[in-house]
Amino acid sequence: MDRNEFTNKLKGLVTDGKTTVELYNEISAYAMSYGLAKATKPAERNAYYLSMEFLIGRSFYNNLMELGLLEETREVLAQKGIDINIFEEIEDAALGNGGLGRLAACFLDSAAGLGLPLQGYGVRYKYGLFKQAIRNGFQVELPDDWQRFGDPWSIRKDNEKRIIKFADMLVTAVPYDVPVFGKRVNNLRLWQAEGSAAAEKISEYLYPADDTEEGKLLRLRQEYFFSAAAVGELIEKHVKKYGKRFDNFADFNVIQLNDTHPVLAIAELIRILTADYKIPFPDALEVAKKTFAYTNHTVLPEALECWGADLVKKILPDIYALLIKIHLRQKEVFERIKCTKEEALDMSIYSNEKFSMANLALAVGKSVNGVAKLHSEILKNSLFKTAYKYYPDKFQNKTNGITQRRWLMLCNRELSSLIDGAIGDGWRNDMSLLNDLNGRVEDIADDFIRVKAEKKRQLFEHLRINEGVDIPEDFIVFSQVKRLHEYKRQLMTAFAILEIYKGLKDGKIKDFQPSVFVFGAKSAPSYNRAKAIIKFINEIAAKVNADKDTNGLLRVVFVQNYNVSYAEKIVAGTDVSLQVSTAGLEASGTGNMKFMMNGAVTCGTMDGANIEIVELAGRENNYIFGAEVDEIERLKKDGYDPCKLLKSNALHNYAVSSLIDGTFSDGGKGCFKELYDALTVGASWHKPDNYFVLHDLESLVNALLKINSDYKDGKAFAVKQLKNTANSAHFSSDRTIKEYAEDIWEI
Ligand code: 26V
Repeated sequence: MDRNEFTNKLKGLVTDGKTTVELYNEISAYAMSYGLAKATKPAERNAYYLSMEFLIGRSFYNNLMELGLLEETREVLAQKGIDINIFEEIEDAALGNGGLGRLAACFLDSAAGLGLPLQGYGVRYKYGLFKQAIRNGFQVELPDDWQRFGDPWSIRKDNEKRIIKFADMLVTAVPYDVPVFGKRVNNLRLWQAEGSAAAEKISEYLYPADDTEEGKLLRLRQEYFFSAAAVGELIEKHVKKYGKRFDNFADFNVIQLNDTHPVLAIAELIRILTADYKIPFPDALEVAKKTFAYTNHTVLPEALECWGADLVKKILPDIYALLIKIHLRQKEVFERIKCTKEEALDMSIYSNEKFSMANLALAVGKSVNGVAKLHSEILKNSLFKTAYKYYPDKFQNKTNGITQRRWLMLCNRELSSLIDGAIGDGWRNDMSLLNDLNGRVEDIADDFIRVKAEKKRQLFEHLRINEGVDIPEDFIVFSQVKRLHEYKRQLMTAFAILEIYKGLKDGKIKDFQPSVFVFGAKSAPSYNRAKAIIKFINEIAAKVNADKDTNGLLRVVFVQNYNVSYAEKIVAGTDVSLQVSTAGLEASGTGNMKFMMNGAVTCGTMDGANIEIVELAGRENNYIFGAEVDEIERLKKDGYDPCKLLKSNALHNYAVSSLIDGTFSDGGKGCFKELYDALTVGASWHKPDNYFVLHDLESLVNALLKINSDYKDGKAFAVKQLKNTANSAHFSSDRTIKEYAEDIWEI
């Protein structure tokens, strides 16, 4: 379909009597035919991004924009009396938990936008990340049946099915192709498991945890299922084109492993080459060594996957045998390089009857990268210290990024046009030009204030409809939106709010600019402490919002079902981005970048990409507080006593005691007491206040009050915000993808 045909179809579209979902499917189908007609022929050498998660969100507006059809569609629909925003009724495809999955989606967007051949492989989950409702302050999980709106953006390829073998069953992997539009049309191939009821289970649910290992058997099957389908297909295509030789396999294929989840692909590649093509093991291993690269996304030990040898042996006996073989080969290498016993154990693929996926990726992969400067340093100096000692050349940094197409142009058209007016629209294709904005921040500060006010108005309208809360116009918006985890310290923000509330009530805090704290977070369904924090925030919200003495000054909103589409509204309408993780624990963060690009200042710790944000936008234009990595290390070593802090600080004591003194109710569940204990006495596997919440609380409160007072000078504050936008080009995933393409993929 060409452009004219698209226009004619659109103009001829009969809208009367049709539901939104029907219209959505029809228009999407036109756009698909138009987009696919422009499809580029596949490149010789491709990079493949293997990821358990692709958190795409809503495709409709984004794809129309990428295809250059958005404005026309908006206009034609308007002529028919239809507001294009009605398609916001179509919910997100949430095939991911959070940052790791959204990053994968941003990467595909950037590669297509840059014309680089990067293809994705993942799982087509029937149900994505659960939908969250808040009932009585508690999180409730509901199934995310995203396909009920239809799935007009993918094409099932029945003739490219594959069979995946487990010892106890055969599973059919059916590909669904999701085109990624840009300068080239790349492809995301999502595999769906079929064949029997047991087979279908494999692609039924996305794992709703982003750290804990649960339901291990099914997770192992999922990981092998999609990795094997991808690798099997790549080898088959290679053989078709070049015959049964593999010395040139890595000339045409490079596979990026998104965290440890697809790491079994390494074993599968070697298995196929040795078993099906009779390639000698050492040669097959060499092919793998040139083909795979690994990205680490977390230093949390609980998220570094290990698979029980028994489990692997039971359902994947050939893979088990191969892993042992790689392990024995590794032992020989260890002898040759003369590492100590401890070092060998530390790097071992197999120990304590378990296979370490990270160690497999480190041993075989040609490169390993962290996702922000600090994180990559931590990998070298602590998590993978031994591997770094022996393989220093493998280690790289690739600071994450976000696609400015979704996270600025699409979600903030108003700011985008303001930028166009100030520096021209060249930045839309070359983000480095955004730096020119630095010279214009003073002149456009007043316009920026108007844009921000409009985006806040839109956000408040959305909050009114979705959460039933009314936020007055002039409120400063502080947002903390991300998965709920203790290390991200939503609890610390909650305590800070309580302290400010008390200060307002007692009249100790004066001259306070009205502020609203917006939280959005899903907790893993089994993570009780995280769920308790959600309830606690909702209890605080109920109390603070109902207090007539203070609710003209302070409000708290916990949004239900935070997701990509919600994020698009929140990042644009926020003044202050809260990024308050315990230093050293947030690998990068990408929400921080979205806020920065949309002109929010960061109130955060020196962690993850926050460090690079303030390096670029200026520490004076952001609000950094709390212990840095060195200090956290020192506290861990020298001892840290949160109870001492509680005794000496009445405000902290007030905030923390509210968990147990009857101020708030957890409905008799005892989960607030458990939170209190975790802070004050610890639990079996961790020390009291494991994440240094009380340690950083006072400096957080001070930072929040400083922001509040700085905000009074509206223009000066707008300049700070604009400085953040002006220096955000570095966080475009276009930059990140160029680095991967040059330093790792060579595409
Ligand atoms: C681990 C597991 C373990 C088994 C159960 C399911 C599951 C799902 C995901 C994970 C990996 C979590 C790692 C992760 O999401 N890291 C985040 O990656 C972002 C992109 O690099 C980064 O910005 C965040 O800081 C980091 O927390």
